Amino acid sequence: MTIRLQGLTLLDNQAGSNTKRVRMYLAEKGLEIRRENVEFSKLEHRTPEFRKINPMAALPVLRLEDGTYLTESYAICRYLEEFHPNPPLFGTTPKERAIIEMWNRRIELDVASYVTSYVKHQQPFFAEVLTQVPEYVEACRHDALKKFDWLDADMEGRSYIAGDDFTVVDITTYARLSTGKHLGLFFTDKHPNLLRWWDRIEKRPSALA
Ligand SMILES: N[C@@H](CCC(=O)N[C@@H](CS)C(=O)NCC(=O)O)C(=O)O
Repeated sequence: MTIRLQGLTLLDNQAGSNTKRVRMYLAEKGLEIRRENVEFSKLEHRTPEFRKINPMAALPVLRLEDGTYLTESYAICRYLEEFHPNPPLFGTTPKERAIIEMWNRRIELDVASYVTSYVKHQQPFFAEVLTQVPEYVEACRHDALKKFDWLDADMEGRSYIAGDDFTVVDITTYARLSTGKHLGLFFTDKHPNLLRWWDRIEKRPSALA
């Protein structure tokens, strides 16, 4: 069953991993939100008008009924979880919640960050956003692969990144790696646990969101 949420608007674009994170989350929850497309190709997200909504000039953005803008994908998912706790994607007990938080930070700060830099330091689209260092791209690939080695070994014996259940951390990881994969940074045959995990997530209907 799909629940249509009234009064909320998601400013979105089909490209990008943080936007995908929110769409995957909504699909897993069976939630629908009115969407407005903000066109990256026309740089609509870098206009002065858009920067009043999000000074970070990025998507996704969730506009709430009272006009508040939530401008971080993880915060958007967390907000929605408060009202739609089932199926739980942020854990239910204090211990589960802490473990999920721990894994989400590990993935974002220690694994996905290399994938992000790998992308941002090579794509002309980001030249305006940061100082691109072309030599850094290969260093990021090297470091990301080392992180995959570690994560693969850690994943031995469990099905999902944060434990035995699918959580928001799987969404975080899948969404970011989708972008990496598209640009040639992905798991190798040295990462059988991660490749199996990828197949598991890819089969979920939300992976297409
Ligand atoms: N930490 C933010 C990052 C948002 C972000 O970087 N969004 C990308 C799309 S996935 C974006 O809008 N990039 C446009 C740009 O950098 O110009 C979040 O998780 O929402």
